[in-house]
Amino acid sequence: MKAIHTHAVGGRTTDLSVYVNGKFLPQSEAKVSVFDHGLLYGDGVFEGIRAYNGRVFKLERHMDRLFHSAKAIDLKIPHTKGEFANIVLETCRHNDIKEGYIRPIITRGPGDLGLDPRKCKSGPSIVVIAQPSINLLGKVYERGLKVVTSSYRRVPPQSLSPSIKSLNYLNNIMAKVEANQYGADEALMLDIHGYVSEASAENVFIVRNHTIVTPFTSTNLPGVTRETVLELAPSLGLEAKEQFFTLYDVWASDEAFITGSAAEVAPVVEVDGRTIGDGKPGPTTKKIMKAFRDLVMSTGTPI
Ligand code: PXG
Repeated sequence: MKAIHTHAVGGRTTDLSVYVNGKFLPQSEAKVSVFDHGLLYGDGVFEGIRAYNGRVFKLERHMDRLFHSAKAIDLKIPHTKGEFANIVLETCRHNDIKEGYIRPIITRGPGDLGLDPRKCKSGPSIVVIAQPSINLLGKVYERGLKVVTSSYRRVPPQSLSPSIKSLNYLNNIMAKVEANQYGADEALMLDIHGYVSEASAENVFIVRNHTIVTPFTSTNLPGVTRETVLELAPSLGLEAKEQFFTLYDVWASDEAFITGSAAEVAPVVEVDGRTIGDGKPGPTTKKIMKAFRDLVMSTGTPI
């Protein structure tokens, strides 16, 4: 009997239909070559997108970032942004997605064992996975996250721009491994100058006197959720600022939270053994969590 890798969805199981280079394939048959430079070298880019209430949230912004990341690594996507957005929507429709997580991946494609991208003659591998559920942090949202500062510094823009959403995630994974070893929910990463950069897969904010502050994006990923929170702030009566800050500012903050498409807006209540605020998700964070939820449920590109 053929083994089918299934994905549990609300009690039933389903075999996802995955877009691979122009075709929709059952997930057990959705494959790329072992000579793909995405596998061999992490040579590629990706996105993480959410669908809520039958719509894809901020699809255009994710397309912008995907195309900017590809351009930065000199990888030509053989589609326009509009065409690629349609592939994403089509993948959602094929999987009957109302709520879910979407993962477009574009690699340099199959080449040989040399790392020269010119060896990847057949062109990029293009994959889009759309799954009707995502592993959320669960109860952590009610109690808040415990975070530790990683001993690994975020890769500096002098080496590889952290604004590129590339398939090279080892820097972030090392930080996450460290957080796991300390029994923490997430890792906070500093830049090479010692300023706060971001979490392993989320941007970071602190709240100080009704002002929300997040680092400039030169040392981190320009998150779509981060951008959304900055846009929401004025309507909530909050001042929002981009500014570099140190661990001292985090430890001394009134509140802290992290943002990401997967994590959404998640409160942080402990950093390096220090309690943030009163150790519970703070009022400003809760206000932003609610405004974010209202926005994602009421906007987006219809599937
Ligand atoms: N920083 C990094 C390094 C990220 O990878 C974010 C910030 C937040 O960006 P958005 O646009 O999502 O607000 C990310 C998000 C996951 C996961 O499973 C998340 C990301 C990548 C891989 C996995 O949580 N990217």
